[in-house]
Amino acid sequence: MKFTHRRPAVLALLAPMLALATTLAIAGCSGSDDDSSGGGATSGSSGGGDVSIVMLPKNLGNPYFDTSTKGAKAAATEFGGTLSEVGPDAGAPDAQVPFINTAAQQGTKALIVSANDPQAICDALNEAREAGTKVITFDSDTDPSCRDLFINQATADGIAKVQVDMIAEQIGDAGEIAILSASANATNQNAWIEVMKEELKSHPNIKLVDTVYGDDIDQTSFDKTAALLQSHPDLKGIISPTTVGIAAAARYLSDSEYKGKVAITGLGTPNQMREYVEDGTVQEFALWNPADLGTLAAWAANALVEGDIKGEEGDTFTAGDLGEFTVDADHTVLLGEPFRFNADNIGDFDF
Ligand code: RAM
Repeated sequence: MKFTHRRPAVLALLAPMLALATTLAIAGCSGSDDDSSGGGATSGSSGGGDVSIVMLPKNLGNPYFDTSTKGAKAAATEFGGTLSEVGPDAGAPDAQVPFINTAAQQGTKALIVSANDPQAICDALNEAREAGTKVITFDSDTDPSCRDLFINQATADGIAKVQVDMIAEQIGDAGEIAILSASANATNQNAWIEVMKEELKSHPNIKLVDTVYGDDIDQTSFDKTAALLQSHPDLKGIISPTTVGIAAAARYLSDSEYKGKVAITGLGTPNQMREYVEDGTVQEFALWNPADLGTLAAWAANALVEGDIKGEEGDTFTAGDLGEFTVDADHTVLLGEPFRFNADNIGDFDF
């Protein structure tokens, strides 16, 4: 896995990092470019080639998706395509449908989408596919019948295990915990939570007492954290498998009587979590590199549109500096494994 470091700790990573930094700079990743896709809120486009791509995150305004879109734009610039980001402000199950319809009507060659619901956008996606648009899900999948390829950030087993391991380490493998998730229908979080529950069976002294949903909205996640702590006075830890949730929960804890007493871990971006690691609220959390995930999704879209791959198991394609990838079973491509961030290494990362 390749990361964009602030202070490169490993010299071997320096060359690919600089290459990424350069492509990001060339791509004009500030999101201030013109919009070529329409359909609502948009941010930017790049390149000038034939392969037009629309990137549709769960919602706009989440630094995680800002970073994945930057990675995708950098890739589009490299292969000479155009890429625009569109999306709803909140991640309601069917809020992405109008954006999908618009992209299809405009003859967009590929749509890259992180789904808020496994079924609610399926009809729209299949209509887009019938109209000739390749559909690539990334981050949060739909039902496999309504996309050509899923770009998976890490295995559900790996993502679930790292979070259960971290909370077990942080609370001495005993006590009450709760989960603060994203939206109740999110395919990715729900899959990870299911595996976490299995994984928790090997930790008989940890009791999962509640699962609540902050909808990937900062204020809702903050309020749900407060409510969790009120209703469970013996709570020892919270797992938040969403970058929005973990940052909001850490902000609440950092300024409360629970700081240092109730553990918070899960999936976060280093830039959002840095101050809470530095002030001692957070010991350790995990993630993959969202920029790499966007880059991989865009190269996969290009390979599908150009006919280099069909999305079948065993197909291979090159994703720029990330190297060669092979399509696995069920039309999926795997980025890598989650990575743990803590006080020893967080200063090395900038995303
Ligand atoms: C949030 C979103 C996203 C998820 C990350 C970990 O940004 O819910 O889908 O993959 O967290």
